[in-house]
Amino acid sequence: MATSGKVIRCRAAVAWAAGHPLSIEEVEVAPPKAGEVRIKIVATGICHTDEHVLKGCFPNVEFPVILGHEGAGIVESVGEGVTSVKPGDKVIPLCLPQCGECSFCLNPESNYCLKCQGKQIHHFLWVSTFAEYTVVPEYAVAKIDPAAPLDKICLLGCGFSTGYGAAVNTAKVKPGSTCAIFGLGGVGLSVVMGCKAAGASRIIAVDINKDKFAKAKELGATDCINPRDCQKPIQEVLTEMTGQGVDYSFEAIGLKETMIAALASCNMSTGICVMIGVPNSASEISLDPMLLLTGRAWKGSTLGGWKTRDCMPKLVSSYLEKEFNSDLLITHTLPFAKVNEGFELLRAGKSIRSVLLF
Ligand code: PAD
Ligand code: ZN
Ligand code: ZN
Repeated sequence: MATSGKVIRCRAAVAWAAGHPLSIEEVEVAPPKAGEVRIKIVATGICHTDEHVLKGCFPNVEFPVILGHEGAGIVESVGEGVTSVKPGDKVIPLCLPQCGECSFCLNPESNYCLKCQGKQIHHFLWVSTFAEYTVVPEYAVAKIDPAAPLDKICLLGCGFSTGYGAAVNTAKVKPGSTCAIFGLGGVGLSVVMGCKAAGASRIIAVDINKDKFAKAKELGATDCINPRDCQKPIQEVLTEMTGQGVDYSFEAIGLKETMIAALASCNMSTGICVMIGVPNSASEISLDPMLLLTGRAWKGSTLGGWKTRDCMPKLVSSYLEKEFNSDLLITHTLPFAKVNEGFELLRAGKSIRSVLLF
């Protein structure tokens, strides 16, 4: 390509400080060094994790920063030694890399690559997709089917895969089981889809915004509850509805109170509660140990437990084979310049996922 080996000047949405709107600026993107890949981002979703950073919930993220981590694009050029992708390949940049060599990558039970703990070469979650071009290490790129529509499958880069995988990989939801999902954003609704695909017979969707209920039902929820309409704590309501509590509960909000409520909502002996929501980094939870003593399990899930480089191409194939329809999560498609409008829609609870097109 004509741009190969040269610095590219392009647009990016820069977050200068917490609590301020993003500003579209021209930035310089250096050519990829050895082992790196430069990607032309075509589409990117807005995830609540970006919003957490913008609110200043993570003191360890330094400003200015280019956010965005749910993107899809095309390889523009590659650095020395890169063999798994070439210019022109459609790819998903991976906000959770897979180096393939660390102890967690070698463990079939884990998807948390230890590279995550090292110094990030990139600005945010490895990928910074709120920019027209971005450079990522080869181990944070997955090549996908060239037939994939990038304006749709970008959601597989985070929100959809996170929720769906939390149900099918982390909880391993069984056919005929009962499930409760707290929080019906892009992530929680993907949990609903995963529970339905796994054959759950009862899927109870919980949110304080009743406008989310129609979509939850469309995707497979059998019951929808607004805790603010209940006379009792939501965990008691769910326990009464199901006899002993649900088999699987999921927290896809990121609040201490709902984490405890989700834990207490699953049955005391075999219940599994999966924590997905990202808490404010200053939060601490205190809980009654009796909640766990009788057998309940409390698990966390990052990016749905998928080993990203191995699984992303397969998830894209499943999308193309119509095994699931993640397009139903896209409520808005906006030009990149309207990134702040996308965040406003998320804050107001009016969108599930907004996709920005470059
Ligand atoms: P979202 O803002 O689209 O959805 C959150 C939903 O929670 C909304 O529908 C709210 O109305 C609802 N909600 C808020 N407060 C309450 C409450 N007290 N009780 C019930 N419902 C409530 O966010 P999202 O779906 O993009 O992300 C959800 C969380 O998941 C967020 O914390 C995000 O940071 C986290 C996340 N985790 C991972 C991971 O790998 N673990 C990946 C992606 C996102
Ligand atoms: Zn995300
Ligand atoms: Zn690794």
